[in-house]
Amino acid sequence: MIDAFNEDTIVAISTPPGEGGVGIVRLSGVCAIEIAAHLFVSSRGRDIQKEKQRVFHGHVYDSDGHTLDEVLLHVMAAPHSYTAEDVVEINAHGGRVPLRAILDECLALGARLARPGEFTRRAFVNGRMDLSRAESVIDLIHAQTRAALSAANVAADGALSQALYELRDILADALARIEAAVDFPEEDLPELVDDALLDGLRRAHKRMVELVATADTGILYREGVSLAIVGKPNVGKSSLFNALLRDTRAIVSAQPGTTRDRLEETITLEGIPARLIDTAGMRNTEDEVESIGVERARNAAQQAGMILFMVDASAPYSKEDALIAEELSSLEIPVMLLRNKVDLMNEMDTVPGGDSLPLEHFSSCNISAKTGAGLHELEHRLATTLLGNTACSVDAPMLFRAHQKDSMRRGAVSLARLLDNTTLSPEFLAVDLREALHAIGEITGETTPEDVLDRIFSSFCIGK
Ligand SMILES: Nc1nc2c(ncn2[C@@H]2O[C@H](COP(=O)(O)OP(=O)(O)O)[C@@H](O)[C@H]2O)c(=O)[nH]1
Ligand SMILES: [Mg+2]
Repeated sequence: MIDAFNEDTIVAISTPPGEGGVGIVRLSGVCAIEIAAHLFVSSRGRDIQKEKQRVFHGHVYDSDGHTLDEVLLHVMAAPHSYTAEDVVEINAHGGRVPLRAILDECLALGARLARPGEFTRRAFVNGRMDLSRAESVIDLIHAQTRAALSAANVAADGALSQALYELRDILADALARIEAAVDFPEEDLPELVDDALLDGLRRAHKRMVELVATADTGILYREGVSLAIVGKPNVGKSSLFNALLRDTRAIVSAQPGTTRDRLEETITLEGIPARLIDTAGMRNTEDEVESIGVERARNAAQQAGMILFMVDASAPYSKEDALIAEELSSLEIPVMLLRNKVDLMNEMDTVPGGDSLPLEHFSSCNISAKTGAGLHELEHRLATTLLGNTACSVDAPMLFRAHQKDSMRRGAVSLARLLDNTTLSPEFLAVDLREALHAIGEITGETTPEDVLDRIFSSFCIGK
């Protein structure tokens, strides 16, 4: 047992549970290398405590001298490691039992099991990365689409932190000058709060407003959206579900009431991860199982980010359609009307009875789930509708979490207040500036409350 600093050395299996070609046990902290030296024997007789950055080949043994596994051991001495502490990664065979045995041996030698996200939290605490970068690490891992990955990489490379630090520097400089004006009231104030300073603050404000505007896109790429396909039985909901999935996941049948459960799969809409939900056709039914399905359809619609309301364009609108349309309009969730089965209409057909439905405020799309007609347009329309007019490039820094948006918005409001009242006494200007700085600090992590940090890092996986 190595007990001198045992609290400071953490260990976890950093690869996902299950079997794999390789699995990694990661140690970080002051005793990491010493602990590794106790259980590892280099095949060339090297002393791992003597070399700061190196990969060693050898075996790990338990305290009774039994071989646990043949491994590659990667030593990364502080500060040149992920956490900026001494780190040892033991690349073992990726089985549950050998990894668990190595982990147990590290624990027995005095390491403590890492909490979720604790490696990354240490990297943040040790100044290796700011909070926005640390958060982008988890987004890299969880990215569901290439667009989400690009956005996360921009932040992970530090472009967002860079933008935040530039803002912070402008505000901090301005604050220093305004505080000087407070300290020396006899000095000529206009010379301190001059046009150049105000111009700088105006530019900063503009940048903050721009960043706030990126947040909805960032959050959309990161979290995705759920799309519920609803409509009366037999209009083609399951057919569309399958067509967008490019798979035959749901049962399609000419018999009404086939889909009874709610099916859910993830698709990518121009880079946006979308959870597509197929539901039971909405109708009044005596069938017990089907009516549970209808209730689930209702719930799915109520919780969706957007509703795809499907009608059969080849048949007259019915009272059932009208009832569903009315129910959907009361939900305050964006609805897109899908007129399906256009392949059954010839060009002279007009959609019968369209005016009798409360559909004016639904944007609509003509499709055929069967032939695929209109589906590309539909996907494009969905993506552009979801992105709204906030669409921005994933190659530029964007905010990607609600708490970042909230902080940046508050900072921008404080700064706007200052810019609207530049003739106020410097004490008042300083208050607004401090608030704006504090808000940016909440995103970089400099002023983030401990409980928020706890919440953020605990959403990481163990071993990251
Ligand atoms: N002609 C035509 N038939 C369709 C289309 N979409 C679905 N169908 C047919 O309509 C019936 C009901 O389809 P389904 O997807 O099960 O409808 P759901 O009850 O709304 O899920 C099936 O026989 C499908 O083959 C379409 O675009 N054109
Ligand atoms: Mg169905």
